[in-house]
Amino acid sequence: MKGIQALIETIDRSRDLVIQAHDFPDHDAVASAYALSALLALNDIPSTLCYGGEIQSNSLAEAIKLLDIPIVSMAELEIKPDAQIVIVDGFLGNSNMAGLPGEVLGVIDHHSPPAEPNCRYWDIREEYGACSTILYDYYKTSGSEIARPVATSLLMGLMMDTAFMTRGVHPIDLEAFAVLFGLADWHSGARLLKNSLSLNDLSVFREAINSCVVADDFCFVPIQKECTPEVMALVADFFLGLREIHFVVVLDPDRDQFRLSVRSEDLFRPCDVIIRRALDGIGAGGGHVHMGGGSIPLDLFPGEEGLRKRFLAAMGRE
Ligand SMILES: [Mn+2]
Repeated sequence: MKGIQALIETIDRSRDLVIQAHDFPDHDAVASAYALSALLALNDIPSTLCYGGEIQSNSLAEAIKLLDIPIVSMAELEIKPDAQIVIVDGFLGNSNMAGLPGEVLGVIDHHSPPAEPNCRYWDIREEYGACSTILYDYYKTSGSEIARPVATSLLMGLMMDTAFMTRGVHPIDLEAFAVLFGLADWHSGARLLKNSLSLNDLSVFREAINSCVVADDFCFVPIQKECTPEVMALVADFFLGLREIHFVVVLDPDRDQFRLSVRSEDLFRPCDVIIRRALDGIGAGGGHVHMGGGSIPLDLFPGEEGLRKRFLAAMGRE
């Protein structure tokens, strides 16, 4: 059984409830966590919101401030050993999901899971463009009113994950857009989303343009300069916008590992499948058809050219 009512019935009201967004969260993860906690609050179930890592996106940090979203880093929380955890927009066991004390009660996600979830409640809708749309559906099916800041947050999550309705869009994403648009402060939301880059990021783009290696429609973009996942994603989107390019891998060092941001315009080369194939034995990753990511520990890194060849092989081009 799926849906908000089923989740509510699973929750033990005598124990703390923590809603966890994935590490280094994005708009969709924070919006989903926020909307879920607001919906549970309407049902007299209090919860605490958190994420692993830190907020690296300036536009997300501004959105959290603007909408007064009560989410904090897990490092700032004291989580009881008997707490119940609900994970949104991610999957426990993925490299981007920190383990918390307590019991994982539920998973709400729109990524293809590496395995069937082993928890009491899960709702995974891979066909949806955003996790925010699942939360929209929870409000709809329970007949609950969506407060303006919640609507604004969900609309930002939806627009970010679908690249403004150009990527992985399901009809219910359009329905969510139409309804949320009427309820949200989209003027502020759009301003924040459309200003996520700064002049400081130009050097990353400059380096990316100089370093990219193109083979047919595959563009491999190694960057040396450390940057945020958000800027990496925007670099990947930029290269995917080139008419000749249909598959993009952006590589960036991050302290003790390398991070990857991957984009595909080809249904026959889904990001999640190609990433898992290319990183088999050296790293972890996943995502959707159109977008994905992963990481490789420094000691297993096969070198830039080694990694590029692994992706070529994963696409059947050796
Ligand atoms: Mn998402």
